[in-house]
Amino acid sequence: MYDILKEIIDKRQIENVYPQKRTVPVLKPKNNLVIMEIKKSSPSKGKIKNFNILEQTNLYIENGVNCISVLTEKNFFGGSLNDLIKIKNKYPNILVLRKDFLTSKKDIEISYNVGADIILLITSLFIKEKNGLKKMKELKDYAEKLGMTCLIEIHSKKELNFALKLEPKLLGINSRDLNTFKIKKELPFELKKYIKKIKVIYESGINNYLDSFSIGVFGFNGILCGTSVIENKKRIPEIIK
Ligand code: IGP
Repeated sequence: MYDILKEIIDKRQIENVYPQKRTVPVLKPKNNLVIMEIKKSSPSKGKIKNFNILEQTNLYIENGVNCISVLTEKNFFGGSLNDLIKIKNKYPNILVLRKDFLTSKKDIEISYNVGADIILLITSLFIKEKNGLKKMKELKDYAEKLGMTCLIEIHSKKELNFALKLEPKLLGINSRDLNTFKIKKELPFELKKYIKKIKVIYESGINNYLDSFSIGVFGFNGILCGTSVIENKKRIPEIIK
């Protein structure tokens, strides 16, 4: 099978941002996380839409979003660290999640310095690797030492069992399979049953109020929504209400 994750990782280069030191405090997530995303393209959609990232961020915040997810991967998602830097500079009091395919301590250090409060760690990048658990744990511990929170992403029961060994504080169940890009709406609901005492976010494929309503009913502690609210800004208040 064609392995897009492998291609993303192979092509990925650590961005050469000018050496900057973090000046803003690291924010901790509280209660319910309403996360909306800044993403210019995606492998499944191609280019999503032309939009201004600061205007879009402002719209999110005005509607009650309390965390901005910024895709910083360049080749497949059209992102950059500068997007995150710009957003954090303008909104230092809002939580920022760095969405990327992070695999090294250098990645974590850069995330910290550019102003991320939460970083994404994708379980499927580590689960098949030799010493994958140890490596993922090291990255998580390092991020936490710097004060950041890790969003540990899973997409199967097997990945859940692996991720639980890391004693995560924040789990994200992605309804989208990162290899086929297909959405399985019911998958996060099925996996949620096995998770106790950990905050869980429902990720991807949230299109309307019915989706966010059912996610709330199932007791999720947050949502992560991108494409649908970038394509149509009227959906922002609809999904949040
Ligand atoms: C947002 P959507 O379907 O609303 O655009 O999904 C977000 O969950 C998705 O971008 C995402 C992602 C990822 C992207 C979830 N996990 C890992 C890249 C890498």
